[in-house]
Amino acid sequence: MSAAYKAEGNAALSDTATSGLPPLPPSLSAELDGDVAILHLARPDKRNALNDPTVLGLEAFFTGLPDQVKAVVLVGDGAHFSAGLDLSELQERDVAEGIHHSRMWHSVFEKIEFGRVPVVAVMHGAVVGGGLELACAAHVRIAEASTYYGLPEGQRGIFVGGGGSVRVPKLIGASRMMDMMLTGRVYDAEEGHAIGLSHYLVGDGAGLEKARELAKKVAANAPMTNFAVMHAVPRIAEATGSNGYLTEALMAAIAQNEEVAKERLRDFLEKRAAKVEKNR
Ligand code: 1HE
Repeated sequence: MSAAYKAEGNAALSDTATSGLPPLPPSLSAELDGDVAILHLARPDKRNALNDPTVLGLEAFFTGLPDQVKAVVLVGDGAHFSAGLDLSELQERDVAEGIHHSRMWHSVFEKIEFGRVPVVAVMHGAVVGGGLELACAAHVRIAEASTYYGLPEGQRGIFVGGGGSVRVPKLIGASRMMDMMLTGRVYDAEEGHAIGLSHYLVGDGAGLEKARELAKKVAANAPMTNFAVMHAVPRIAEATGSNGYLTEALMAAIAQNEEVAKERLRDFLEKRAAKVEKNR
């Protein structure tokens, strides 16, 4: 990462020290709810547009989480999740600067996707451009009814740069992504849910509560299982079958060897553990 990005990102950090969470720029805020950290995109006057300090603040947050945090909820303040890249920063970058800027986003979003703890994103209002790219780096996505998805890069004369061309097709297919970018097609919350952009669809204002509920469940899993889900599942999905089977076998053996796994299996066999039940 370039020193210039670092310097800008460290400007005017907020005081999250009392919670043990990393210091953040003013465009982000965070609080702890037990073992779940709630991270807010906190720049509603600019529709949570992602400028460099914000993106670098995301990196500081996800690389500096204290051990007690077992899951993160990511939510946007105001009427929109995020309007994507801060277009006011998109000055006349030359080719090399453009490449480094995009690679900086890649590096930060990789720290979310392949970080230490799973992330539950709450989406509402505009989830567009880099905002959709950010949401796609989370592991579980909840959409409130107001959510709409767009990739307006085509209209702006630019291209995705935050990993969207890798992550979005994995959710909805390259064909749908091409349509979104070429025609400016916008999916509403229900359409987005039907094609796989969200895992859960809830009413307006209900997203954060649902996210807390899901994040608590995630946080209660054995840490090695969460690690395997985050780090092994997407890589196995990209591997050849033969490599995938071997990686899966190794991961399964490592997870089952953990003391917490042995305890949980004993709990089930001795009738102390919850059964798998149908949703009521
Ligand atoms: C912004 C941005 C932004 C708003 N960069 N400042 N993203 C886009 O192309 C989406 C552009 N934004 C919009 O289409 C609309 O702002 C929204 C639909 C998200 C919200 O509309 P609205 O009516 O609620 O807000 P607004 O009046 O348009 O914007 C409020 C303020 O936020 C205004 O600033 P102000 O100083 O005049 O008050 C806007 O200029 C500002 N604002 N969005 C900068 N994006 C790694 S590559 C990723 C590539 C991309 O993400 S491309 C997609 C960019």
